[in-house]
Amino acid sequence: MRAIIILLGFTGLFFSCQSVEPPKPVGPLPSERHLAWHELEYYAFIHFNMNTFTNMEWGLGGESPEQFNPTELDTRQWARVAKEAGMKGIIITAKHHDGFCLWPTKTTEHSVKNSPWKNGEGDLVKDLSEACAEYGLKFGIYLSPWDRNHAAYGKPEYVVDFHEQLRELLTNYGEVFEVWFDGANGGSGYYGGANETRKIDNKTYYEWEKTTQMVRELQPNAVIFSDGGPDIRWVGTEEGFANETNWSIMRRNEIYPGWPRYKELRSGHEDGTHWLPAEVNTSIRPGWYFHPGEDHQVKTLPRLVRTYYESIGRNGNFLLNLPVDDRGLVHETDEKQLMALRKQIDKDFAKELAFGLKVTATDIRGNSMKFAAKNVNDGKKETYWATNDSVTAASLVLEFESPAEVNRILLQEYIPLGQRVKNFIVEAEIDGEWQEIDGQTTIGNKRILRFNTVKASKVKVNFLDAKGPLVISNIELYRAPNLLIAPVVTRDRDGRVNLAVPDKNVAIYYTLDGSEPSKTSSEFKEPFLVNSPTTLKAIGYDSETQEQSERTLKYLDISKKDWEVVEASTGNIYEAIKLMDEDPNTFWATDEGVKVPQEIVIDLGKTYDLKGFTYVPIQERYPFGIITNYEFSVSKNNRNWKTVAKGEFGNVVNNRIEQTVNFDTAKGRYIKLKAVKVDGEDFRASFSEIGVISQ
Ligand code: FUL
Repeated sequence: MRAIIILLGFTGLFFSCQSVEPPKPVGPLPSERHLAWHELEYYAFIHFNMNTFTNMEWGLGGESPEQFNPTELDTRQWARVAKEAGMKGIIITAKHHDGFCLWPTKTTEHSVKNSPWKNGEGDLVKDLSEACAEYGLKFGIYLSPWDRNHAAYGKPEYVVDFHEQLRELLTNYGEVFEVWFDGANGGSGYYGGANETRKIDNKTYYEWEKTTQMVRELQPNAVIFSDGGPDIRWVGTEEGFANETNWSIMRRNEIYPGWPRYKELRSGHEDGTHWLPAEVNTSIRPGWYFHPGEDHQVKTLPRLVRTYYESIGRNGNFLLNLPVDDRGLVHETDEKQLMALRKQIDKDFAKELAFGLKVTATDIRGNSMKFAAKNVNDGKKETYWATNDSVTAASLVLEFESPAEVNRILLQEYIPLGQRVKNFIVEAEIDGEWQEIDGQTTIGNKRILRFNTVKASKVKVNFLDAKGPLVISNIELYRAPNLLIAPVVTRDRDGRVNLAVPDKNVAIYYTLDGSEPSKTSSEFKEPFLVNSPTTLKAIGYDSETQEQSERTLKYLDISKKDWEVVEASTGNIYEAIKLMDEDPNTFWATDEGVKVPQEIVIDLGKTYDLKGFTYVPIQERYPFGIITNYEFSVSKNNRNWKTVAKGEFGNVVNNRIEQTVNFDTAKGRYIKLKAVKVDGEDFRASFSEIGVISQ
């Protein structure tokens, strides 16, 4: 009898599963190709083309194919690096705005076939597509519609060639997962020698419908990227973030390449008409292309980690650009940073804590097992918790067996039924009391929130508003370790030293006597003064893991508080404080259009034994006035001068790091730096920072 009752019970359950309908879709939905694309999350952009050899970002189009000449080009190295970094694919600039094609296209002579690389026999697109296949990576292409080389640009003939180029790329190189159309168009160009400005209508000129149709026909699984789709959208910034509110839907018909309201792309449209999710593209360096002068400006680990959380963690995909260098390799520094990011993300998500926890919800659709709360932490993407049709606000509680530390929550909606959540709060039960941890708006495919570590017995997600019944497929919890990096030292003009690490749970210990710092050294609590020559060493220390960061070493000389610029050959002397404000991001420059070598004189306030000087060149994106050849003199009275050093700052234009020059000790109160030669055409000299070495 008992067996029969149990059997009946099960049958009842079975029937209820069958009879409760899933929620109806809400709003525009993703296609199959969208869903596959969402899974990719993180992949590489590679900007490598003519600009790599001309040190440009936007080539004019009149370059010679002869200039394209990598010496160590190795697309397998690119693929290996991308794979080891945890990326899922590579998108290559097959043709950028200057029109040079990385494959031997039949449409133009402006391609690798007329370059010295592999004696014109090479096909970079082929090499890379094969390397991607070998490393199990997806392969994508960037094809610039704007072509500053093509003589017929602006006329219908060019569009025929543009479509033909696309056809070649989509036909000859295997499966393509993404086609990237750039909306940029600055008008001017070489255009077969015409050297003029040409205007086109971005909405109509390229025949987008025909273009889309060709992609659908030749590569049905590929998504098409542009400012406004049709499949995926630009995120409206190249800084590397999506807004916290980020809908995967937009009123697509309003958008076109070069759309002036591009800032809306950062959030999407709550009342969107099409599924148009955001791809967050940014470069690991300031430029998209390789410039040796940016070797010291590769993004820091904290910056990369932030970008990860503000793209993938905000319902976007992360397209990180690697400017392959003029050897044809991903630069060592870039590779190192990519691996550091991978290691940190692996650590952050090393152990999932929500899986299998007891979970309850205030509402369950039709009280059906099929839509039960436990579907959010069963590790299966295709199961989800859903509420009844009228219920757009409900909460869900995950209960730990014993209190556990958490500082990340990952949430996912079941997007095949549309993006719904508009407003939610995360709470933690700490020592029997509920505390709000964060309040946010959208979720979408994936949302990750970072918060200070709490020891919680329960975690509640309180959904306050949605566009329909809730459909949540996944919730994960993590306890990420602290971000442990070497402290960053800054010092102001008065000599006040600050030490900083990105994670406030990491302590900083330092020494000022040259000894190695450890957790028994002085702990940094607040800025302190250093006025005389000192070697500062510092570490970050994580007491939870008892690990310490790499060590920072910084030599600090006399402070600049009494310094005064007393003479400048030209330029606004009242602004000259910028060359001795200890801020490398500010600069001072002499006047434009002057012909004689420029110089400045600084009064140090008192007499010192001087042994050297330092010069930090201007750090601007488009620098000017970098001193390449100098003369440095010292004086006790600003009348009788002794030249103590003369020479060249080697490679300063390409690598704009601090330059240090030592000389035989000379006593002096006044110093003079003469710009004997500066880079470029005019004699204007620029200075980000000047310093002295007195010990
Ligand atoms: C922009 C282009 O103009 C840049 O050169 C770069 O290719 C970037 C990814 O897109 O619109």
